[in-house]
Amino acid sequence: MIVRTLDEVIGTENEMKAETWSSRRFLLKKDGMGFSFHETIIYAGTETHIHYQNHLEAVYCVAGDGEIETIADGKVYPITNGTMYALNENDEHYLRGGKEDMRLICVFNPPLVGSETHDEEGVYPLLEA
Ligand code: 9YT
Repeated sequence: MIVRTLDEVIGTENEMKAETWSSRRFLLKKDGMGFSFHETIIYAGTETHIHYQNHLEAVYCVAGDGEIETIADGKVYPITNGTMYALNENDEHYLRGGKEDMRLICVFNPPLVGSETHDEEGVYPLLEA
């Protein structure tokens, strides 16, 4: 059984920060669940270019507001509390924070190992350890 609180993750090596987001990584590859599980804060008024070529991600918004734009077709989807999106085709996109910080619950398959952050193409590398 694994039980972790946000307080136990914040400020540790399992909290990754970027200019436009902060990711609190509750479950990682080493936990053996087959996926990783994070809470991500997307800062209000920001734009992040993301293209997870090596991972599938599902995202559920529980607070705040923003939007996602899929680059292949230019479609824009509003995101707010209660909206889920899944990058089932490794969809390249822009993720934009709205008026308030967005709080997102994210699941990655394969699981992140912990230290991943976006490269300049918005990609996470596939890490083994
Ligand atoms: C929604 C999203 O992909 N945000 C970027 C951070 C990522 N969710 C992470 O590493 O937790």
